[in-house]
Amino acid sequence: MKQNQLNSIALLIMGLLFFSCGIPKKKEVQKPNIIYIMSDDHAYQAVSAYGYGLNETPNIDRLAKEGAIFTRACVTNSLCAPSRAAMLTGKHSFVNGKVDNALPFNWDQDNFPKQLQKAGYQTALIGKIHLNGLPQGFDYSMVLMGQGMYYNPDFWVNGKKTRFEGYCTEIVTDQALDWLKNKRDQSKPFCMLYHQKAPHRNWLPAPKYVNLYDEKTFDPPETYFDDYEGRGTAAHTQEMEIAKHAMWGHDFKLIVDPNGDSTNFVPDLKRMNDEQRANWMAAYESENQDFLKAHLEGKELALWKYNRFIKDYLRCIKSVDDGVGELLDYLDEAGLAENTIVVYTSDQGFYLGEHGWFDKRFMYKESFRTPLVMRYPKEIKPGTKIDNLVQNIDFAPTFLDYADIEIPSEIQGESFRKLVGGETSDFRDYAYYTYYEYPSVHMVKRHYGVATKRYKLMHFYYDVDEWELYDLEKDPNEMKSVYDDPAYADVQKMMHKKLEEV
Ligand code: SGN
Ligand code: CA
Repeated sequence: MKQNQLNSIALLIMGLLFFSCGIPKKKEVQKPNIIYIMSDDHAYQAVSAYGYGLNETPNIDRLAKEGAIFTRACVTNSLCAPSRAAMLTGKHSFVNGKVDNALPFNWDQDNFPKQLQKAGYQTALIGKIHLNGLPQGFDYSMVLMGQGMYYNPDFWVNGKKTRFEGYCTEIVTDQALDWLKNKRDQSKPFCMLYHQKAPHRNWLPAPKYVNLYDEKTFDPPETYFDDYEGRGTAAHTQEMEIAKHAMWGHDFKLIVDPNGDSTNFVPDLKRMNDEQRANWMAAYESENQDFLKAHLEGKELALWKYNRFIKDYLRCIKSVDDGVGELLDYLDEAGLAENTIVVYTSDQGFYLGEHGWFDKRFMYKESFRTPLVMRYPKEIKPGTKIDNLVQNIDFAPTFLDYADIEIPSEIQGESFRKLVGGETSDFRDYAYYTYYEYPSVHMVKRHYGVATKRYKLMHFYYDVDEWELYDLEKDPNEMKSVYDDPAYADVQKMMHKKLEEV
């Protein structure tokens, strides 16, 4: 071989080496997967990571331990459908249009799953969404019809009505796993909304948990026998007291109605097959008989009702927690845990006997706040605790931020990626709240307000005109409004100013 031929070969080899390893390759950024778990009416008081000692939720707690727990996560409108509209759009109810459970939702507007889809994500929505119409932004959707049933529920599977046999929470988990394992396009990053109906009223447990807590007696919260002194008309006139407004058959499963009220029934009983119905009735039978013989009254009766309610509620949560465990196991087995953001939250908080109540709606603490824990090993340090006022309008911008998608300017929420990643402590210092569904079930008056970490200002309107102000440090249970108290004149002024800034 001639020298110049050898030289050209050497040059070629050098060139090839240069191109294969010499030029730094553009780092391929792997987009994170997202699993957004939402349950319905799951109070943070019933997530054991929050430390209330009511029940154990080891799988949800795992997310907090391996990631972050938010102690002041709150909603913009404490009701199911408005909350879901806010989290999908990143906008307050008065902007996305879904102000209450009754009005239609406009799916044509932008939402974060649509944005993710455009950026190459596979998206799925499985479970409860409570928004009318075919969900937009999802490659696969399987949603309950409205509230949905606990037993043998119907789902709209990509718009086609399909009946499933079994217990709703378990079905939703099985279907979520099925989508992850068999239905999605494995070559793409994915975002799955895995949304449980449980533990929504009327709290029907799974067959395997109907007797859980049978041997236990629960003490109600310290404010269970609240007389609502110190607050305005709205707290007095609500219709959500466990002892007064929950129903014998529907809520307390006392199918033999001692008051002879024929409206008390459990709709799911009609849907159950014979075996399910027999198992279910048998679970309550002996306790019901004991109760009927005992002729309880007054406080004793109120305590019995609290126990009947809380046990069924917590039994439903047990199945939700099991489902989270199954999902986390799958992520481990499939090697997906590291690159998947897992969020667990609820559509709002819930009263578990605080002020004597069940349900939500108020801007008072237990329904304004909601549980929020999340894990993303790549960015969130295990054991992170966030006490900022993160709101449900923040999910959309946060997910888009993680996926490196530009956040549309009309989104009102704020990404908390840097906050939870420990890069900044700078975040909104007050949260804005609105509630509109009145007059309606539970009769919680219309109101709006602002909350900082320390104070809360609320205005009830429509058929009243009343202001309330709480010092959350001195009065964490919000028992006495200090509105117009001269000692709080400056605070009142400061909070009104914040409200005007919104
Ligand atoms: C149903 C419930 C109410 C509950 C609303 C809204 N009654 O009407 O107690 O406040 O849903 O809940 S029930 O007898 O039908 O269970 S939400 O979470 O969907 O907003
Ligand atoms: Ca709800």
